[in-house]
Amino acid sequence: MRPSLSAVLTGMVALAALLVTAPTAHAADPPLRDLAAAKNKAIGTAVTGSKLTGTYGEITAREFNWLTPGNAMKWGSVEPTRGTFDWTEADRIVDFAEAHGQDVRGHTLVWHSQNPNWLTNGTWPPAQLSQLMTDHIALEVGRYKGRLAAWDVVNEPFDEDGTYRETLWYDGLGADYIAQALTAARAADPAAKLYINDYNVEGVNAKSTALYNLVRDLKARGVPIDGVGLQAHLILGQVPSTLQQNIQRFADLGLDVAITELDIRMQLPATAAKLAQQRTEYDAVVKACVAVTRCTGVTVWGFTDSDSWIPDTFPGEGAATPYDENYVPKPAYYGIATGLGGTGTTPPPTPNGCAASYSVANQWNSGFTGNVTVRCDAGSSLSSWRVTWTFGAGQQVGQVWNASCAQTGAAVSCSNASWNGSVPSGGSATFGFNGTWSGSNPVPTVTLG
Ligand code: G2I
Repeated sequence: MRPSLSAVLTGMVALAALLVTAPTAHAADPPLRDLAAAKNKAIGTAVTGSKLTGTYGEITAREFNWLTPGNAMKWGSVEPTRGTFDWTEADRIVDFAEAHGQDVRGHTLVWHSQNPNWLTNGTWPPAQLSQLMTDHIALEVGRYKGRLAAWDVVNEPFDEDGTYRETLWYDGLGADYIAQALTAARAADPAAKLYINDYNVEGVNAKSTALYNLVRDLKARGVPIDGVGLQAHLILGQVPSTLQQNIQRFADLGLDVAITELDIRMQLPATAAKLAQQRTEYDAVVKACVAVTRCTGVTVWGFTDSDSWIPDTFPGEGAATPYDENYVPKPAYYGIATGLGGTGTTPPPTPNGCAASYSVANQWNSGFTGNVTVRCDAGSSLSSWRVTWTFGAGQQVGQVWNASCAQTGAAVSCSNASWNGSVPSGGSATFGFNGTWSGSNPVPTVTLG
């Protein structure tokens, strides 16, 4: 049916009104979890249970709709001594998720790493080893039966060339340990989606093809398998060009695919150019998942650089996650937002309806004066504040007044002085600085945190 002329006109008037009244400066994207939900996708993060309070807890609750315990559900964490269990941190994460309407991905049941010493140091005849494994699965999956959406049942079974990794499990039980583990997990919680999870399987290569052949054969044999997890511990500049094609080939087998541990690491220091490239790459990875119906979503392996495994494992590398150590969203955050269909132009909600703005008040050959104003809407106020930004063209902060600022590389962080931390409802506080520039002096996006 054709719309009537008056309906079209009414629509145009409504659209025009929207365009005029839309407050572009404040047209913030909703949190990532709302963007993801609108695409019917999960956006998840690995978490540390003991940190789920304060700002870490607020961001976890606000931005994500899936959680994965980073370490809390590994065998070495839950049963450090044979027969003695510690579920404290795992329970805390599951409780937190339920309180905030989030799903949980259990991680991980059968792996070669982070196993308790009593297990790795033991000598186990095959029948006993199999029993230990299936008992462990029955106990752990059974404990959370009905509460977890998915389990990484088997983690990292392959070597880079696509042969089976020689582990406690493979050496003792052969490749059949995988089918045994999946069967035990299905019996313990028939509702949980069962995954095999691995790294360096994001593009089409020997390892991902071995995984492909494995899951195809398991399915053909009737072994319970619902999906594959592509960990996606990526390196800046090396996102595989075949990512979407690879996701699609697993989907075409009738399996779900999840990106389970995304991070994109770089050589430190992080420069504005590297962070901008990282934003593009986060966007591309998320888009590759959004493009495939059976890709269930993307989980980042820690949302803040302060909770990332990278610096410990790869000295000199880091800045791999979407938030910096001070919980300020980095360009990568906006890459995830645009990957999920957002505008990526505005920061996520700041505390209490207050915001910061930046302007260049004066500029000469190699210097300039910058002004930053922190303003609160009526009904909102602050008792202290911090404003951060990243300079895009090598600018450097010098003398500062009415705040104290620190600059590390391109990253600037300024906090209130002792006398202007409180910003009343409808009021503002301003600080200024002299800086240096050369070539260009673009205005950065500032964040109030
Ligand atoms: O290695 C990165 C990930 C690769 N895929 C499987 C994931 O489970 C794995 O996660 C990491 C954790 O993020 C790290 O936090 O697994 C590491 C162990 O292989 C975890 O590191 C361990 C340290 O090695 C321990 O020294 C430390 O006590 O984290 C423990 C808890 O902080």
